[in-house]
Amino acid sequence: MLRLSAITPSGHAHLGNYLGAIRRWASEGGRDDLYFVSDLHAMTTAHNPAKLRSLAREQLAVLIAAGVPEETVFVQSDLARELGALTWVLECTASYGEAARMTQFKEKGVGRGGVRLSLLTYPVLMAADILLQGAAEVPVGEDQRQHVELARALARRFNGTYGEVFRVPEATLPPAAARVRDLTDPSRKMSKSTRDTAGTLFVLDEPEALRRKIRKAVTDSGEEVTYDPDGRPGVSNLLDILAGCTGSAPRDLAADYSSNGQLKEAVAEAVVATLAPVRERTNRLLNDPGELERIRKAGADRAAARGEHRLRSALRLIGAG
Ligand code: AQP
Repeated sequence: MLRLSAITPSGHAHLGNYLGAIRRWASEGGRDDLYFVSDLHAMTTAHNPAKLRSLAREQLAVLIAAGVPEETVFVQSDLARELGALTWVLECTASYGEAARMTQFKEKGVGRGGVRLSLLTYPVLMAADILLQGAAEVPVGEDQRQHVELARALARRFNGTYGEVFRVPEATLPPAAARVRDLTDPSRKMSKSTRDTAGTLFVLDEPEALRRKIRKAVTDSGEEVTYDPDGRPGVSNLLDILAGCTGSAPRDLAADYSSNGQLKEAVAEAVVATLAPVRERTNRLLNDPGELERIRKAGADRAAARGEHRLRSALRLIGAG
């Protein structure tokens, strides 16, 4: 069963990415699954080319360091030619209205000046990511479900109009994992692209930086430690983080601590113990460009080979070449 998942290098990977996705990819990912760094998707809004290149490389290293099997990983732009060609084929299969209806485009693009055309068309690139690889399942949150629906519609339409080429993918819900929230503003999730990084625990933060950020995390009024995500979001976020790092239930953990300070110390040590080995392995890989390049090239070659016959058939059937 080929499942396809991605991480976008819109910033440095954080604890939410690690606990919510990367760790699971490492432990549950089958050899048939594919995980990619979706750098082409990080170009739909203003971006810095050198920074993006470096973030994509860094995220590839984080995935490998976290234990995601190297034969399941690739960087999206290494398949830019294949994906570009398939995106065009699929754009010639989709209607303008289908793209313009996407909720994310309506929220982020409509009525704003200087919007990149790619913000409108990136769901078609996402369909190309999925259909090129013949993915059977795409685990996505609610916000991306509509895009997988588009991929399904395009696969069916192409197959019905020109000939059977694409597997029709299923959108599945990823296993529930607590959303890690920002430490300084627990009303929003921890995010790669938040400007103020005081509330974000990055996978590559030094242990002292992690401890400092956790010590400064906002807690709610009162000193007692209780798990109540609505009423006490700050403390509950810390308990969720501790639970994510230790495998215990947040409600049970609450009983073990009598003050916020004590809880923070425990969270800091658990986060450091969780992230430090990943950080060390990532840094080793980043300092060994030959090894990282070897992994990257092998992943790209495998992913390109996997999609080659579908792209060739699609181009032939639609009348190209
Ligand atoms: N705070 C989070 N808690 C738990 N899981 C999270 N994920 C993201 N943030 C949290 C999960 O990480 C995977 C890869 O995410 P993505 O690259 O698709 O990024 P995103 O979901 O748009 O959120 P980010 O990482 O904060 O980036 P920006 O700032 O660019 O929006 C996904 O499985 C996601 O659920």
